Amino acid sequence: MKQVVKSSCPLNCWDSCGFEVTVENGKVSSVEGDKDHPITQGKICGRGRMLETKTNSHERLTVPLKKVNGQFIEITWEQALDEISEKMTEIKQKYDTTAVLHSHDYANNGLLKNLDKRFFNCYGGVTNLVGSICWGSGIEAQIWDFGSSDSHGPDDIYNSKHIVIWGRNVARTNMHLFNHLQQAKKNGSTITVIDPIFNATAKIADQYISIKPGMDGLAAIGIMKYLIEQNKHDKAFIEDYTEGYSDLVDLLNRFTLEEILEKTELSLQDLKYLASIYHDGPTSTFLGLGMQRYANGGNTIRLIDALVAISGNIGIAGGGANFGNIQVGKSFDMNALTLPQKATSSRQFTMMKQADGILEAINPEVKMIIVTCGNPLVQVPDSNKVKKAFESVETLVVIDHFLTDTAEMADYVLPTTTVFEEEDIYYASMYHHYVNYGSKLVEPPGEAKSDLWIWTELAKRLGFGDEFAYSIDEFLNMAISHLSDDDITLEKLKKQSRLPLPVRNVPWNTKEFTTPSGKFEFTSTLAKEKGFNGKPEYYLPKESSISNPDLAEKYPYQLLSIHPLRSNHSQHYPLIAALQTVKIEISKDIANELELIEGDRATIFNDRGRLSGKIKILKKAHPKTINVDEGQWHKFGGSVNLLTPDDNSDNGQGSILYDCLVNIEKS
Ligand SMILES: Nc1nc2c(c(=O)[nH]1)N[C@H]1C(S)=C(S)[C@@H](COP(=O)(O)OP(=O)(O)OC[C@H]3O[C@@H](n4cnc5c(=O)[nH]c(N)nc54)[C@H](O)[C@@H]3O)O[C@H]1N2
Ligand SMILES: Nc1nc2c(c(=O)[nH]1)N[C@H]1C(S)=C(S)[C@@H](COP(=O)(O)OP(=O)(O)OC[C@H]3O[C@@H](n4cnc5c(=O)[nH]c(N)nc54)[C@H](O)[C@@H]3O)O[C@H]1N2
Ligand code: SF4
Ligand SMILES: [Mo]
Repeated sequence: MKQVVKSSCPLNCWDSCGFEVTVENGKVSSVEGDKDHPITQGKICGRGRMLETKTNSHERLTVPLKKVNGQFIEITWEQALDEISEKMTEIKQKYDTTAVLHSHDYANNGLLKNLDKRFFNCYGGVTNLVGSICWGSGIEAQIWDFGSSDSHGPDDIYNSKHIVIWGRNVARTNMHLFNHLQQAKKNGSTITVIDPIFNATAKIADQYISIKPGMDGLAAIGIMKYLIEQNKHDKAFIEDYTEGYSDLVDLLNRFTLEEILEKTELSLQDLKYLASIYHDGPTSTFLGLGMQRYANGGNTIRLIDALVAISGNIGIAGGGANFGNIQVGKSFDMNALTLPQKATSSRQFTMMKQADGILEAINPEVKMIIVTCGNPLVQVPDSNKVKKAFESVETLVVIDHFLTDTAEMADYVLPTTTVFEEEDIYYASMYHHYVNYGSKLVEPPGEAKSDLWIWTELAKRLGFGDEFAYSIDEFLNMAISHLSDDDITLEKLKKQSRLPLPVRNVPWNTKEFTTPSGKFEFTSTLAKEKGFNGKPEYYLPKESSISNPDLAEKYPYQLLSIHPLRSNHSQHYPLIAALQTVKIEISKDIANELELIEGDRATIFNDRGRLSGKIKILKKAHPKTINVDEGQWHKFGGSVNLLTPDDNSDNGQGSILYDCLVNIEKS
């Protein structure tokens, strides 16, 4: 029997697509786009389509595994759950519940994936990871400036005269925005791309501006200086709706245009062009996540926000400083799902510094790590340190679909279900505001079980089974029942598959901001409350020829590690043989300088690690730029995170992955 059913993409991505899944004889046979989805309109990418391959893969984990004398043996669920819960009880009695670390990222956008937090809170509260390797510094920056990080609705782009894509790899990572860019261009809007790499988005741009990595904040300072000198700033907006403008002017006065041009490696013509399009609005800015993965990342986003503000592009149709869209996730009642009040103990490490946290923890030491929706050995910076830290702990439990590099290190590996084998509601707080439903379509292979089943079984053994004695409908309703006033109910969602959440299409259109002052804050009260200076400042990246010339002499090249085209982080590498080699992309000047040609083997290295791979020459990239796509498995040649630094960004919430100097040698 053949059946086509609506479902949804669970992957951590801007687009949160609607699927139509074909199920034949109890198996998923294809995944296509749902033409009825209001935003994604039938178009999906290969990563989504390959969820069929992932679900049917023979490499899937199907039985719980335990490591005995360095070898995995198959065990029953009974044994796995009994032994893990016994260890957790012992840890609670002997040390404290915070001797357990919950290591995770956001590999699945399902609402019920948040029940892991409910489990750990009911256990008593564990060591949690805070901040985000992904977008932490930018979100925090926009919370300081606006009170939240909210984006304009996808269609609002048609109100923009000019569109600036600032450090976002739209063609690769955000395909439905790319479709809108193409249409907006046809309608007459101009597109400007600012990026050290001439990427596929730059190909459709009217203007491509190549910038030295990590220097975007200083570029924003230059544009603001020029706008103000030309008397082209929005004085009424500044006067009525902002706080701390004189501090911003003080900052701008500390730099000369010459100095800015020299350090950013922009031309005066570029700077004047950018000033002219910001003045000639409405101009929308789409900020990417790449450019905030630097030691000055929060600062960079704050300075671009300030530019968007003083040029009069905030709170107007066709404007906006679009970064995240966290108003989407805020629509749900997460506390009802996660029960934070149940935790009586707590300890926090930042996501970036989880390895140091583990290695340095005392009172209590970390005795057990449970990994869900994450592959830290590959995705977290400084892999060598991560390995050392995860190996140092008595018990490592990994819940996953595949025997990943992280799972290989584990003492217990628990096989879990994929999107089509479980029911959930999916959303992304990144781009559009539609929430998508996905039902259980097929049975999982072997003994694979949903994350929720695993938490429920462990909870029963740990004495708080009552907190998990709910049906899936009941859990989903905990998070969404309050939305019934907005005509969103579970019944309706199940019937229609997609519903719009009640969010603003043009954020800040009333010019009321959710900062403590109610204004756009150039000088941030929240930052001050957290012990920062709060004023607009300029910081340099950590590893660059300007901030650290000695290091740059030893390691002269800037290593970026952007997101791969065909994989969502590490998830598709085991499914695509062609991806299973390391590709080192270098700018032309490096190729000329070192006489490297395409296909050569080379090694990149710094004090943190080494990585070998095959050379590819980038058609057009900023001088001294190297890129290795993130996500590669260690067993297929090594993750680029062998080289990346694990520091927290300037505002404490983000990573500095791209703030990374290396050298390269032919091997
Ligand atoms: N194909 C694919 N799509 C994805 C993902 C994936 O893994 N694969 N992951 C999803 C997730 S979780 C995320 S967070 C998003 C990320 O989406 P994006 O922000 O689009 O992607 P990134 O790869 O993080 O980096 C984007 C761009 O930043 C540029 N960049 C790097 N440094 C600088 C700089 O200093 N200045 C400027 N101006 N630009 C700079 C890079 O050259 C790159 O073009 O993508 C989502 N979509
Ligand atoms: N160098 C470098 N490193 C980076 C980045 C970069 O740009 N450069 N990007 C960073 C960013 S933006 C992000 S978001 C992170 C992503 O980091 P991660 O979220 O750790 O990466 P993924 O590979 O998407 O997923 C990790 C694992 O989760 C598993 N998984 C998927 N669905 C489920 C599920 O439902 N349940 C369970 N239990 N497991 C599941 C997958 O099989 C996979 O093995 O990586 C960060 N790391
Ligand atoms: S990975 Fe992103 S673009 Fe691809 S199908 Fe999923 S949500 Fe859509
Ligand atoms: Mo991300």
